[in-house]
Amino acid sequence: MKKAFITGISGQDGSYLAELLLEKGYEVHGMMRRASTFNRERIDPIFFENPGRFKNQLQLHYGDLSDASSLNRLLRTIKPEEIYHLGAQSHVRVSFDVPEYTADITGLGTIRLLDAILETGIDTKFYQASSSEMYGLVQEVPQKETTPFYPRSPYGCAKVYAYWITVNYREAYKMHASNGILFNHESPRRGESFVTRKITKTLARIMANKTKELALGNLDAKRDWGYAKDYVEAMWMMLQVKEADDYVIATNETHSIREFLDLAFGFVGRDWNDYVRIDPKYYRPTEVDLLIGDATKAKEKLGWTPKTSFNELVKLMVYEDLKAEGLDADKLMKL
Ligand code: NAP
Ligand code: F7E
Repeated sequence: MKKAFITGISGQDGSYLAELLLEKGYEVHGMMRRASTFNRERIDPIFFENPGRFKNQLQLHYGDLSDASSLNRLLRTIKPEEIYHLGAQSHVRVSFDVPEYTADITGLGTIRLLDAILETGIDTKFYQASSSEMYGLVQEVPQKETTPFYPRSPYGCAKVYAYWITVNYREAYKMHASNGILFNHESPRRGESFVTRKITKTLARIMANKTKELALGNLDAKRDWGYAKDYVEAMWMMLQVKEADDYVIATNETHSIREFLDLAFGFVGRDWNDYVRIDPKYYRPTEVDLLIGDATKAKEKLGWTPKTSFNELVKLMVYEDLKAEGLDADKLMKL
């Protein structure tokens, strides 16, 4: 049985990737940091929805990206054949509040992990969760692997460091280390403070008469939004090819926050203008105005293409959040 190690397994992508790898028959080891709450909401369904199926195939370990010795110890004992490095302080707005922490976890965390591979001498493939935020103030439209980076946040800067240190370890030590440059990807498991999920969750609360207001920041930013479940497949594909490389993963479509609102509220016959209040606290000191990715290389070299349209993604997120509020989603969305 192949062994995989995932940092950030408790996050959105970590939970979808764990499911994918378990389905493929991997033994999956996930690293969790200690929190005062149990923090397994995204992983528990794997067990509850498939009782007994993945018994002993998924193991969780305590560790932290700020703690090199924990990384060394885990790699030495587990000896995974594949490492998916998804752990990060991943919130762009928050990175302006905790810039040094973001550099430490999102940037230096990557070198700690790469160096743990070297130190332990294990033979493994490595995936780095790079981000379209590295393009920031975009130098080319659409963005592809050769587009120069111009990050616009402490998060974007930390990811640029992590990107280049991954390339450097690939070249210096002949590691099979790849960067997936993933554009925004969302799902019903998306963190509730990212804009898409904030919209669909608050919309469900509005429909349940629990609130009348949705406070947002800049509605004009445009993003290339895909479905997280499709995107974790690309991560796995990158580690199955002979040569390590760097790939843009995107849908090649871009939509504004306004368009997301139109669609989401439209599914339940409401007008978002009746609920949205603009709150400057959600603005960023420097914004990323437009992202749109060209994933041609991933299509040609990996055979990866996105399967889920923007419309389907928004519908899925609204549907699941309505259900989570105990509402009749089929009736409300006239499905
Ligand atoms: P997420 O939901 O925020 O998950 C981040 C994960 O990192 C969580 O499991 C979190 O643990 C863990 N983590 C945070 N600090 C840590 C630390 N000090 N030590 C160990 N683990 C720590 O992010 P995501 O959306 O799944 O994204 C996965 C990765 O892809 C991230 O690196 C993100 O920056 C990157 N990325 C995301 C997107 C996107 O659109 N989603 C696009 C491009 C790149 P807790 O549960 O304890 O917080
Ligand atoms: O913001 C605007 C905001 O926080 C998207 C992370 O996964 O994707 C994510 O980063 C846009 C921005 O995602 C609110 O100003 C308006 O223009 O959902 P977001 P992000 O910053 O694009 C990239 C690829 C990553 O790598 C990151 O890890 O929406 N916006 N009003 C708002 N954003 C938030 N969060 N909250 C608002 O109220």
